[in-house]
Amino acid sequence: MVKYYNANKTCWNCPASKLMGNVDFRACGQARNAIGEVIEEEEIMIECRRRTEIGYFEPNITLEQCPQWEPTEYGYILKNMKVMILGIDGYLGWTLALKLLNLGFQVSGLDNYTRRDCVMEKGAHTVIPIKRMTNRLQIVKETFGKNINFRKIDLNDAAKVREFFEETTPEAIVHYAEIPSAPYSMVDMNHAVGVQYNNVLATLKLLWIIKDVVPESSLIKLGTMGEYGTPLTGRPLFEGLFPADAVINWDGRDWSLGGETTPRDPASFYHVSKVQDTFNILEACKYWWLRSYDVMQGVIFGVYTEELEKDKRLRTRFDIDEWFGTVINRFVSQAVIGIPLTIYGKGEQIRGFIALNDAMQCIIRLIISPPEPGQYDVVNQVSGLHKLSDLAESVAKVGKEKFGIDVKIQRLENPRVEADTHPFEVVSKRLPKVFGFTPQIELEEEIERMFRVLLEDEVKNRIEMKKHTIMPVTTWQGEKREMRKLEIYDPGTKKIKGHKPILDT
Ligand code: USQ
Repeated sequence: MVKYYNANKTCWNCPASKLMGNVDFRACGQARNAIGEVIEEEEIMIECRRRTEIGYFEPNITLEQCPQWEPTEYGYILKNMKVMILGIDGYLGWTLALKLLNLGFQVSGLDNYTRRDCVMEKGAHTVIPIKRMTNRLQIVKETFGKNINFRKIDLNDAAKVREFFEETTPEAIVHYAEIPSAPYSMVDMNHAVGVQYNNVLATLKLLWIIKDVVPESSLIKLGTMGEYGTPLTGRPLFEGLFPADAVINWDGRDWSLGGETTPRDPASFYHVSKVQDTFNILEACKYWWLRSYDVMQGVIFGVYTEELEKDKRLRTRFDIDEWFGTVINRFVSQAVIGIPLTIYGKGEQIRGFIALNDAMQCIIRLIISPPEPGQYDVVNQVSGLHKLSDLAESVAKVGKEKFGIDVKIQRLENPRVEADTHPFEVVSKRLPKVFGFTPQIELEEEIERMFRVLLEDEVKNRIEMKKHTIMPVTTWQGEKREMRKLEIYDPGTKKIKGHKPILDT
């Protein structure tokens, strides 16, 4: 039997609720005690935008009871829910748009093609070819019989963004419109500034617009596991905030850390931009009672969702260059054209990972389970933790066993400033326990799918064409140079050392 994780959420969570009456929001949360008796006189009433005939009422109808919410495999979904995707032309944005359309959501989106421009600027390209947006939208129409309301807008252009929000009044906003690359942000001063301007300031403007235009909608914001860094003490990476019973002992005294934000230790100017977003969003929720899920996503990989497979012309982009390719995607493309897999440093770095399809499942579950007014919540979105050298072994194994490709592995001088051996314990309980996320994609299964796509003639040729963008040249010192090759070896011939990853779900 399907378990509906969001069944007991109420109008209080629902974006169709218009908060009315004499509401003093300070009556919620921490200020409740401080204002004492005043709270007795306050009454929280709402009006439902979708069911105006029922007038004003207390916000306590559950999603299960409300006819506007319909049961699906993910839980209850608000009928024709309006979702806006910021950064809809990207790897994740495009994939999500198709999935949401398929599930009956009304999808709108904006993009100014920054990702295409940045990749082109570095002389690279997506190795899976993608069409221009106008063609993409046309193919979507043919395939799904539905339109995406798309507008070419820079998120930093607040006037245009505001206008688009007023026109579409989204009930949830998924924010993928940031430059996602650590190496790109370390190229030089202009790139560092450009990434932070694009990411931090646009998000700050967005918060003001949400407050003014759609304060009841939820913001699902893509953060990164990299905000936390890799603490050498092995301190578990909690979900944004310390748990209620966390205590620090200092100078002979115990201090509670419960509810405090956990330390952040970002590892590039890009990762810093995500940390700044975190604090801006947290504050906006506090000052204006906005609602947000900040998603600390691990490193993403893969090519598959059911919708992307419907038509080759619907596929999402796939980058493999030094700046925009993530590590597993890069390893598979390297294997396909016979470049030894490029491990930076010792290869004992551990990261959280999640396949494309699983990441989409998480976001859908967050969209349909909106936070309460004023609630800022963090989820750690990973489905497995892996050491880089183990990943290289997995890619080599699948390459050999399924496709007869002989793969070698090389270790390079690490261009980044990062610990290449460290403990890593990640807490990721909220998505599975509160939102019902169950990972569905196995690592090797997705690697096999990736090989299959990347070995197609057209795609393989496109990897060959951009071979020169694969070896890293961007150092964290801002110099551009080739990295020394430390070692080259055959898979299965090396004892893998380092710490054991711990995933606490
Ligand atoms: N690495 C290699 N060889 C390569 C590429 C990368 O050994 O050829 C290593 C890096 O040194 C790093 C790890 O693999 O230790 C991950 O690197 P990555 O480039 O795949 O990912 P990262 O820079 O961490 O950033 C990516 C996304 C970013 C997202 C982040 C999630 O580009 O948008 O925020 O993953 S996380 O890493 O969990 O912070």
